[in-house]
Formats: sequence, C-alpha cells, structure tokens
Amino acid sequence: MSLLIKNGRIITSSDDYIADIYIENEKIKQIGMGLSVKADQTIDATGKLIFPGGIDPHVHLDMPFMGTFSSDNYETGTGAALFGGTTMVIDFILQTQGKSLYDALKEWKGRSDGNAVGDYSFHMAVTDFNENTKAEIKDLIEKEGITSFKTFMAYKGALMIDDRQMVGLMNEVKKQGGMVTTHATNGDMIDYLVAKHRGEGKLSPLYHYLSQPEITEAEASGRFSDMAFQTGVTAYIVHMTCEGAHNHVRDAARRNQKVYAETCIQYLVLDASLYDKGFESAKWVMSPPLREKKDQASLWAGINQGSVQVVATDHCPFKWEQKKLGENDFSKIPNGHPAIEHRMELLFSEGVHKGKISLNKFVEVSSTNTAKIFGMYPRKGCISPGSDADLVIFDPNKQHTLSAKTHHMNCDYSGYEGWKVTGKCETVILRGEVAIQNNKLLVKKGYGQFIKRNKTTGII
Ligand code: DUC
Ligand code: ZN
Ligand code: ZN
Repeated sequence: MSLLIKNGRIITSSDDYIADIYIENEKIKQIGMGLSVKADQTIDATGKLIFPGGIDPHVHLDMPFMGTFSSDNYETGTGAALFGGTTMVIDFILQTQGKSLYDALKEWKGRSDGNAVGDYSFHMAVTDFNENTKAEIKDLIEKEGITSFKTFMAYKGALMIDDRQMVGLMNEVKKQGGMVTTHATNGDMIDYLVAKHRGEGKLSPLYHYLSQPEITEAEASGRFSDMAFQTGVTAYIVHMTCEGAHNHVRDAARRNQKVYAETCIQYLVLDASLYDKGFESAKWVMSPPLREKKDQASLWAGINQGSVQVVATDHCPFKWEQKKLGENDFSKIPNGHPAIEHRMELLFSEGVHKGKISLNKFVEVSSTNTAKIFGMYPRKGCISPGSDADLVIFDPNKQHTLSAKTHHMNCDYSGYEGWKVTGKCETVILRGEVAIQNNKLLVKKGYGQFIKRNKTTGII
C-alpha cells in the first residue's frame, strides 16, 4: 500500500513548509516538492496543515476504578482518539497491592490485546513497591518496552505509595534507565478534608473541589521533585493543574534539575466555576479538580516558556449513570471526564487560533515532546523519512461544535457541550493507512499496535 499526499503545509515542532509526502509500507519514504512517484492512492492537501499524529500519554481505557470501569474500552477509546487526530495513546496499568507487576500486565493485556484501532503503550503504576516488585522493573523496561513507572501520592488504601517506597522505586528505576511519573497530590491532606466535609454534611460535587485545594498539589509536587533530585531519577508530573505546582517545577529548573510537566487540555480551557452547577458539576469531578483563571494563565505561560512540555487529557470517562453513584456523596463520584477526542482541536482552537501558542509549539506539546520524553522518537512524533506515517491533515478554518450527539467517545454527555471550535482533523493516517476520512473510521479493531518504548533519555 502506498499513499501520496500532495501540497500540504507540513508543520513539525521546528518547521513549516509546503511539500509532498510519499508513504510506503507504513513509513514515510520521501518528502519533497512536486514528487513524481506513482502511488496506490493520492490525497490533495492544498490549503491544509499536516501535523504528526497526536500522542496522548495519559488515558484510562476500560480501567477498574472507584467500583466501576471507565466507559471507553480500547476499541471505542482509540477510535475516538483517531477522530480527534490522536494516533497513539499511553494507558496506565494499575498494580493490585499484594500482587505482582506482571500480574497486572497480564490483566491489562487481557482487555487490550487485539482490541485497539489506534496505537498504544502502557505506563506501569506501581502501587506496592517491595523486593518482589523491584525485581520486575528491569524486565518491564528491557523485555516489555514499558519504561515509565507511575506513582500515586493520593488514593490511600488502593493506589498510594509512601515516600519510602517512592525513594526505593526511584533508585531502582534510575538504575535500570526508566522514568518515574506521579499523580502529585497530598493524599492525607485530601482525605482529611473529604472526611471533614462529609462529617459536616457537605456532600455536593463542589466539595470534591474544596477538598483538593491548590496547596495539596503544590506540596506533593515539591516533595516529588525533591525526592527525584535526591535520587537523580528522570521525573515527570502528570496532569499538573496549578501555579503552585508549576512554581516547584520552575524551582527544579533553577537548580538545574529537569522535572517534566504535563498538563491536560481541561486545565487550560475550563475552570472551577463549573463546580457551581449542583449535581451537574459531577461531569467535571476529576482529580485534581479544575482550577482558577490565574492557574490557566500560568500553564499557558509554562507551555510557551518550556516548563510545561506536554498537553494530555487524563481521559477517564464515566457515563451519567456511573457518575450518579455519587449523587448523595461527592466522594463516591467516579473521578474523570471524556476528552480523548477533543485534545488536538481544542488546543488548536484555544491555543493557536486565539494566538496563545504558535503552530510549532502546538506540534511540540501535542506530539513531539511526548515521543521524545517517552522513548519513541523519531519513530513517532515527527514527519521525517523513516518515521511511522502517522499524520493529521487539518483544516485550520473549519468551524464546528462539540457535542455528545456527535462525539465518538462512549459517554452520554460532553464536558464541552456546545463549544464552538475552529479547526478540524479532516483526514487521519495511522502507519500509512487512512484511518479517518469523511468523518468515518476506516480501520478495524485490532489494527492498533502495542508500541514498545526505548529507555528514557531525558533529551528535551
Ligand atoms: N484522576 C481522575 O480524574 N481520573 C482517573 C485517575 C485520576 O487520577
Ligand atoms: Zn491522576
Ligand atoms: Zn490519570
């Protein structure tokens, strides 16, 4: 199968030029002006932008969580991602405390193998670090290509590890050449506030927000960064939401330490005023919660200044029936919201179209940096000969409206209902196959591949 894309405006993290792209056997073969090659299929991309396929390094598909499962499975989740220009995701395996990391890998493979339409990888969440788990790290990195180890500093009793385990994990992961990432919020502070609010009969979604003030995230981010400094491990903070946490990341840079920071699209475009809608606010109950305008400003500035390298989603959808598990108690509302499909278009519309970030920056934070940080570059995250032909042909002027009626995520509401967006992913190509065209998904379940990743180099 060969494919020729003519006259597109190619945008990478550093370049912006018009050329043709010739694709053969899943890879980009040639890039040049007026290529005169014969191809099985030709697409005219005149007037369109061409981006590297988006990579979302923070999604939860078919995940057992808070007594239920996230509502997108590997097929619906990676399919919705493709509609929105994201050709690859990194999902999280959660170790069950008391069991091994390989047990968890087996369980996750049972749900993902043969089911994805888009490409995917895994982070391994270590929820119980001990001598047995320590011994599994090397094989996960070298044999399975799972090079990033997620930790939770909150969700005590199921997911959280203490600082002693964190330091032990960091030392081992550093030794084996991987990376440690974290959900940086202070679990004990949050649990105290949750119990206090429940004890006072304050049970609406607003109290989810009020139980996780900025300081709970800032404190944990600083502590994580300090432990990473002491151990020398490559460190990455997931879903950073606020100025207080961002200040710690900047402090780390001042002492010549790199702590990578990921934010999510919702923290850039939505704010805590959405917690003022009674139980409807459950749509935005996620952890950490949405923050304030001043936090959005800090994150956009961080993107431009390079202290925030990645924009992800933390896609973790639950249907309305599932959200209603917490109708009488905010602490029982499954945490998470649907976003996998909207990340690229919202970032373009709110970021590039509104003049907050450049086109090159858009590519950097939606694809290239993620590929570099997580050991997939230059196979993914760029438009170069030899790279996987993962491409988005994008109409920068097309206006459309986001809605649960038209989205492809398996969720019966949208956190962005009625949002007007400028710019649309028109054609999406995954390893040389046209995956999305004319608003149709053209690849089948099982086309998505598990991508083994290389050791983390920390090259940004
Ligand atoms: N936050 C969420 O909102 N959902 C899944 C896990 C998490 O940390
Ligand atoms: Zn988290
Ligand atoms: Zn998450």
